[in-house]
Amino acid sequence: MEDCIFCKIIAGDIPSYKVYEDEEVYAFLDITQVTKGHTLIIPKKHVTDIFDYEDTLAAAVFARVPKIAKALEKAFPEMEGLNLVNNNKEIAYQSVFHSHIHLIPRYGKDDDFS
Ligand code: DGP
Repeated sequence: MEDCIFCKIIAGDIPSYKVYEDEEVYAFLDITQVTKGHTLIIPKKHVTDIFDYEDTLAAAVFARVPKIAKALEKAFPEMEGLNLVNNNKEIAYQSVFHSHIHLIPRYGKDDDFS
């Protein structure tokens, strides 16, 4: 999709710090880093939000969550937990309209933003 930031990231037109990639899925560090290691998992195909998924692609994207969560746990051994966040539509604070799952590692001394 032409004006989609995340499609441009997948195409390599906007740089990103890659965490994981396969045929259907791309994961990269969120630019805001709510906490250290804050990662976004996205489908390579442009999907606007949860309401726009075909079941098979949703299954592929959500199935990658444990693998990437474990990779973050390995990379950041001081991590004590993880929030999964998936905002859908403006009213739910979605700001980039290419579906994504936030993985937000939690550490002992980080702020309580929940
Ligand atoms: P949401 O509010 O759930 O739609 O989250 C969108 C996230 O996307 C937000 O945490 C910041 C992140 N983001 C926006 N633009 C860029 C970018 O150009 N690069 C990266 N790495 N992250 C981005």
